[in-house]
Amino acid sequence: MSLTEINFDGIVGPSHNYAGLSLGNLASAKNAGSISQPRAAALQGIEKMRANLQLGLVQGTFLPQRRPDRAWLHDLGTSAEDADAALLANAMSASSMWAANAATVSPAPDTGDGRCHLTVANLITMPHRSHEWGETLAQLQLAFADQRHFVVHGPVPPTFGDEGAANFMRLTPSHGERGVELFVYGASGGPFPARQHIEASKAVARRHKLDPDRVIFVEQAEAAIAAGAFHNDVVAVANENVLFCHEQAFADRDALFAEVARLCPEAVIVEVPADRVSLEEAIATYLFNAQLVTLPEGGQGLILPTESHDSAAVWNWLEAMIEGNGPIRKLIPVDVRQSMANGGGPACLRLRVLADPATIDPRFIVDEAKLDRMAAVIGEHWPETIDAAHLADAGLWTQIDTARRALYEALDLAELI
Ligand code: SUG
Repeated sequence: MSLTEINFDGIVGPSHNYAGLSLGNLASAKNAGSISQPRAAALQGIEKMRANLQLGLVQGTFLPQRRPDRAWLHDLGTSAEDADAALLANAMSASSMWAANAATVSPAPDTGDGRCHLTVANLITMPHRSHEWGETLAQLQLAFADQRHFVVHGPVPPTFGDEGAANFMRLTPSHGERGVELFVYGASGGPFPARQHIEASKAVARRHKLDPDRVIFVEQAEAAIAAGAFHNDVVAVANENVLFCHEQAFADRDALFAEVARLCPEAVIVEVPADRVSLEEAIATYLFNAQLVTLPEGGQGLILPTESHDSAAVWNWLEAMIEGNGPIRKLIPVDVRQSMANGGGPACLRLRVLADPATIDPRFIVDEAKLDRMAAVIGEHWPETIDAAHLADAGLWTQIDTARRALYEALDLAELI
């Protein structure tokens, strides 16, 4: 069986809006109240997937969830019609687009039973994200239904916040070999919440039957969370033997690097020094929220947001890195500005699964023709703009519902509607 890295991108849902819901996410706060462009946002996501296909990568997708989430509002003793504006905004978010927060994934070579394990993230810290996991779980159970190859777990019980793969990295000499799994947790975020609890990370590692000697639990720097790195993937990313990170990402960088060297001697750490790119600049440009991918022609490439290209400090550093002939060989900017304005870069939009594509429900795998079909549905049904001050518009709810149904039908996934 050949294991391939597959990136599942969340499609930007038709309710995409800027309600400023995420404390500690600077972009979300900055753009609160702006007019969003759901159609353009979703089409940016489609083009990102298309670009990945053109690089020769295998691409999958997850679908937008029901919004407003009437079941959640019902459990809270209210309804879309009666909820106050703040609660309704929490029920309207399209935040499930950020698939890096859908689940934590331990691929088969790392687990005790040789199957790929996925734990859906509970996302309890943020109210607007806390009700994502049910529909996410339903999609995961369908996409990864083949129990010879996959085990899909429910969420870690509440109290212990779990934000999925955004706080997870894996290092290995090459994809198919046994890896070292790094779980990054937050203890304190200064004025902002630390969203990933160490007990959640430990629970995931136990459920996934990981070898305790091949797991590292590492604390995110308080200063990084306080500067706006609400998830570790805003300041670090790993792929195969490469760890690409900011100097100030971790609470105890030296201890982490020593542990990485001990457990994965093949690892190469590409660290961006703070005196070249400050934490603030790294977070504003999302240079680390890149997809670090192994290119079919060899070497690794960074698929990063155009905002990184716009910053002289960041781009100069990256160009010098490429000239230095390290393991990262190619820079590939992508335009996901609509998602970026809510704090979601290229890496936030995708969940990585290492598996044989033939073992996955093909309805979740895309090719060019399917992307064309998806783009046509989006072009026809997604709202052009949404003003977050007008989320209580029943006409908007109908449009969103029709749009979502049309997409599920186009992908032959009506059973999930
Ligand atoms: O959880 N933004 C998301 C962004 C998630 C980014 N994901 C990763 N780093 N992997 C969040 O903060 C903004 C929603 C709003 O304000 O309406 C939001 O939820």
